[in-house]
Amino acid sequence: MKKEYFILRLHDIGAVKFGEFTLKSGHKSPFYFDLRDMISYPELLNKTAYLIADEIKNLDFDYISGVPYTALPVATLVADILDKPLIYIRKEEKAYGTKNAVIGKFEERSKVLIIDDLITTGDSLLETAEKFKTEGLEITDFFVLIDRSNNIKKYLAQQGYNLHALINLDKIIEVLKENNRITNDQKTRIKNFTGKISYDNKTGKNLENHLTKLLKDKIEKKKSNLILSLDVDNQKDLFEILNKTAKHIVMLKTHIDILKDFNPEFIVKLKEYAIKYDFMIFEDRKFADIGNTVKKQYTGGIYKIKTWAHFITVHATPGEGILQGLFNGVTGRSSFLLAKMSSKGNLMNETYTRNVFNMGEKYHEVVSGYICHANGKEELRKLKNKIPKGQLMLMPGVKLKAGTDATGQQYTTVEDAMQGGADCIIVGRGIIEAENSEAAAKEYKERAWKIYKG
Ligand code: S5P
Repeated sequence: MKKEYFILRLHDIGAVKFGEFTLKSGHKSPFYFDLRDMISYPELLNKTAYLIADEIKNLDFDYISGVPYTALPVATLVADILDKPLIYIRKEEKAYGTKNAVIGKFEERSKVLIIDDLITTGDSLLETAEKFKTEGLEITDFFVLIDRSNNIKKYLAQQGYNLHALINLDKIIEVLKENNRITNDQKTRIKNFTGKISYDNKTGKNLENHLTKLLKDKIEKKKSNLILSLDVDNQKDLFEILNKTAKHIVMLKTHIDILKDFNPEFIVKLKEYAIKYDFMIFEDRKFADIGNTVKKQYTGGIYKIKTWAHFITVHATPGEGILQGLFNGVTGRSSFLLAKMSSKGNLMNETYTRNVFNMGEKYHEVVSGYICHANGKEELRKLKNKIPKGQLMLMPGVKLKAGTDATGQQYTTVEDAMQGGADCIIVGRGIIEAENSEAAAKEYKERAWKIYKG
């Protein structure tokens, strides 16, 4: 069987559909894939198994596995064709009896090739691989029937896994178009929808606002993903550190109310530095009140934040009114919403974080992205996958070494932050308490950039 025929058959049986579908995330998608029903078409299932066997026969592995339920039947056929033993990870947690997660007989330190039907975020394959590893098995290769992701292969390669795919979305579109199964108009819609931007979530539109674009351009121009959090209490220290580090940073983050000698001249000087060293300014005010109050806090008082900060941080807890209060009638300013904080025991659970993303998506004209922290790259990657396309993920709680401080701040490494998909890292004490702040800023910048450009 040729790949073309496989695609047409999938279309025949309704496993590949085009139209308008609402995904679990609430986003709309112009296509929908579900390969579960393949088992009801023995000839298709059998031919598919031969296609897979042909693609993987030269790879190095001792066992074949399929991720239950969808991929298990076809993996069983492949195991038979190649005369390799089959093992798999049980789907349900077992409440009693032997604790083994693996079903089937195996020897430790053997290599398993894992087969799955679809790949989008990579979460399910990575989870499966982790479980096999805890049982003493080795995983280097994944095989999927359809890769519908945006470049997940590169991300998996960073984690040490090779991804092999029978077909991808482009191939499906090409074959269906050639066979007049989809129209030109549908093809364009699918292309627009997937847009080849990083591994972002698919929302159907690009939510990048003007300020987001400026920041992204600056990241490229300065070859830096570093946001310096200069939490010192006097101007002298602040400018001393800034003099040494400004050329390495893309943005300066302030907590203006920490300064004990604040005066309006400070702002004049800060703006001059921002122009001279080409960085943006980010006041980490963490607004968290009703719209009417935050508007006054943002525009008035002694700090007049709106006049000098390109970006501010905002808590979504009060609801949409906070963004309406802050930004109604305001142009040239944007914000980052706190989606998952770095402090231990914070109350931002999964549902809260998802609601923050929904709010930020709706208000994308004044929301450039999210502050997200996670204790490892897998966890961070999961957050990144949920962030609407075009919006950014900034990660605080970053140091060269993971750890905590005395009041529950949690640190993740630069490498984990960037491999988890952070667009920028926010670093404070890692730089300002370093013996040589210039060398430290340079090191954070270079280590992050290397992974970002991968
Ligand atoms: O969840 C968060 C959000 C922010 S903005 N955790 C954080 O630590 N921050 C800020 O990042 C925090 O207010 C501080 O200014 C900086 C981290 O500083 P560090 O010295 O711990 O790197």
